[in-house]
Amino acid sequence: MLTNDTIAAIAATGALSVVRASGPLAYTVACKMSHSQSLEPRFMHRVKLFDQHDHVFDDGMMVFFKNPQSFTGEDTVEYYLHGGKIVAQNCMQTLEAHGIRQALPGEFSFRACMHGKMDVFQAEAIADLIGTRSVEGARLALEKLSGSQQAHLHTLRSKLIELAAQAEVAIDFADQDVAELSLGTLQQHVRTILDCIHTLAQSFERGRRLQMGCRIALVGVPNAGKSSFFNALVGEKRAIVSDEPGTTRDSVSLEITLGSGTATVEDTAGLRTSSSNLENLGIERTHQVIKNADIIVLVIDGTEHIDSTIFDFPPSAIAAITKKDLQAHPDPSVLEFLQARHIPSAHVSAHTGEGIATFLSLLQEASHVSRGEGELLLTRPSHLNSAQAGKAHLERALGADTYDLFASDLRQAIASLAPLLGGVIPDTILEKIFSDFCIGK
Ligand SMILES: Nc1nc2c(ncn2[C@@H]2O[C@H](COP(=O)(O)OP(=O)(O)OP(=O)(O)O)[C@@H](O)[C@H]2O)c(=O)[nH]1
Ligand SMILES: [Mg+2]
Repeated sequence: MLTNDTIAAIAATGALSVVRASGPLAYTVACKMSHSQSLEPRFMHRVKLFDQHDHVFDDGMMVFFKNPQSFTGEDTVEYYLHGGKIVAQNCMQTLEAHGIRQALPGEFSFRACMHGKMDVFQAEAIADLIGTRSVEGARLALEKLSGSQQAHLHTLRSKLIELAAQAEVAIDFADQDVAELSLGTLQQHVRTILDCIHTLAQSFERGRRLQMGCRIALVGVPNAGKSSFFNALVGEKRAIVSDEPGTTRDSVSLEITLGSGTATVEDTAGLRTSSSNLENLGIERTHQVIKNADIIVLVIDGTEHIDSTIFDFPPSAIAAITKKDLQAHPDPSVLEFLQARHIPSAHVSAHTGEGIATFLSLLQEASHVSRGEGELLLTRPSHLNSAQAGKAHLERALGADTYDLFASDLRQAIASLAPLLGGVIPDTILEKIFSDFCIGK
């Protein structure tokens, strides 16, 4: 990414559109577009905006942020326009006609980092805040943004740097017996840090659930009532329902509100041995969905004897026993099956809605993510990768039998952990991090 030209992007479209521009041309172009002699910084200007042919394209608002007091640290102008795509597109076209280019995803945040307005970890926290699917995820992102969680990470990095430096000193004093520099002592300190990195890596599953929401798969035999139940849960007739077994071939997913967050519910093809290639493709897909799910909901027809042979996958969190309107008490084989496996269940009817509230409270309990006060959870795959790569180097350092090897492993660990603990991040990784951000951020 270049950092010396001027960039612009549509940052929001809705009832209002927001376009932002940042860089050396931002101010002069804003003056031209608004026919203004000058613009007072940090003041909301009501202006008519003119395109490159001098035609008014909107009557809107504009704020100029003079560098370095802006999000990016550069001259920045934000345009608050009437909503709708056309007005925002007109604004972008005019900016481009004046020599400003369309920003790449995450480029504003990238510039903010380059100009020392925030570090990469905080920029990622903003992206998390924008994308989070739960209230607790937003709280976590705000804690990361405030910097309160980085003290711990920076301490880990400082300790690693200190240990690497001590190992290098020890190389020079290899012929003298200095107890505090013994390889064993240094390795003990590494073990403590390794434990912290391990705990961080393990926090990813909870962090991902907070950030992305839970993935819930509805699974069962054909005709169990999965699609009907799915429609009842999402509140619309999205999945096709019929009394013909094997109706659902392709999985359908939708988001639902669950507690103070959202979750993705997926309807799947019924599991059975089938001679139809098409149905088998759907069944293969069901197994894939099961593999990726956080919670598997067994959907079992309460009016029939259970065929437990198909439930050959990881333990399920909860079950929905369907068709309560047809039979007030589930078939005893169903209850026996669930009790033996300690699977909590709700007896529901997709037709009358009975039992769905009970099911939702079970689901909410099963999907709850606990987080200690101020606890840091990893939410980004890039942070998990960094932790895992760092862990591998630290584990090698524990097995090193010379100071040289130990110091070299530590240096590699420090480099791998940079996206998480801070430090110099290679350009290729930086570009990957920011390319995952949305445009205009
Ligand atoms: N009375 C009653 N019938 C239901 C209920 N849920 C589903 N059914 C009926 O059961 C049949 C199968 O329902 P689906 O929702 O298509 O079942 P499915 O599990 O998605 O089936 P496949 O897609 O074939 O795997 C349909 O005739 C539904 O109307 C219910 O709660 N009450
Ligand atoms: Mg179905």
